[in-house]
Amino acid sequence: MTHKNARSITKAVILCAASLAFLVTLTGCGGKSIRDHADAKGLVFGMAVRPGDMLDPQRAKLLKEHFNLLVAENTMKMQYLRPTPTFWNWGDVDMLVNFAEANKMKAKGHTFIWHAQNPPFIMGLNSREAALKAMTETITETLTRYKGRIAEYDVCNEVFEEDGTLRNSVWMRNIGAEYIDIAFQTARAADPSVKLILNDYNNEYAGTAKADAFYALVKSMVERGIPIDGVGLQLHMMAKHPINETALRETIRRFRDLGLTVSFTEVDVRIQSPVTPDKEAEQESVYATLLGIAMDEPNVKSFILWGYTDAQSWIPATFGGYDSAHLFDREMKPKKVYRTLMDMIKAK
Ligand code: 9MR
Repeated sequence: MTHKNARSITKAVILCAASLAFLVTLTGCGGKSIRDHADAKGLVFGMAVRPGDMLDPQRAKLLKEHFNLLVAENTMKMQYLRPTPTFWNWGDVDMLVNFAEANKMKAKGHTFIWHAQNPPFIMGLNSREAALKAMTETITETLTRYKGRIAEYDVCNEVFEEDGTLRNSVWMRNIGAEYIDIAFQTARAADPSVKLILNDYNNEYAGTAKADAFYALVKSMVERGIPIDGVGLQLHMMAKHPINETALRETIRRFRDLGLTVSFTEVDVRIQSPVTPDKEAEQESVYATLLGIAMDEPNVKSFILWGYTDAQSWIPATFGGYDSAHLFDREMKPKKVYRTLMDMIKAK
């Protein structure tokens, strides 16, 4: 071999290694991503997104590579979707549903009936008749427009207070507790195929007031023939609190016994600043425990993250002193926890 040949072989090897390193950085795993393994194992691994995520080429690429379900973080809430009785803001939702379909992802709806993020015409409702009209129109218009194209929908969100009483929302005040049944019946009538979900937070541990009240309501809906397919556990967790596996599994199994699915709908694990390697290890353990349970319990059907990058997160503004809750850092690079979760899915 000539000196020149040896030099070009060395150059080629260096180039190859550099491209591989680039791929590893890009996907966190030598060309394979969580999505590759989730698709292969039939796991729904989703992400809450903002419109800019689909418009920006770098972010859009990241979404396609790593996730197989998208849900709107905000744009399907009434404040944005229907800011006045007659104006429907379909653009952002069309974009999400089209983007999901074009990239063989599922689309999820969040949320029709909530106490928060409502426009003034909803907050000003003051009769049962007007509230029923606003509610049923919103559900019917939306599900008719996207019939057969949205996999699951959080029909009602956060209907309980922490003590297990029904929240005194605009819907409750105007319609009474019956609003929940009517919302689900309306959704089923508009789209027979979409999975209808009741979603909440702090409802994951059987034995707590809110989780037990949530379960009792859902059980009574099933017994009364109200069309509900599953429940959502939001799971906004803290790294410093290990998961109570026994209580979480009990929750999941009692819904299984009712014939219902469970979706992990808004998973994130926040760390109290300053972030240290020890706290990141605690965070990794919480994420891994949740994913392990999701893959292990047969009626858990989706694992959805509420944000992917610390550069764009709802956490710091809501929980002062907490941050770093997601799988990608501020530079959009996957963290170690990403690799851990991917390896778990791969090994399943
Ligand atoms: O992530 C959402 C954030 O951008 C909004 O400002 C906030 C308004 O309440 O809602 C956040 O999403 C919430 C979700 O819709 C329901 N569960 C709790 C989520 C975090 O607050």
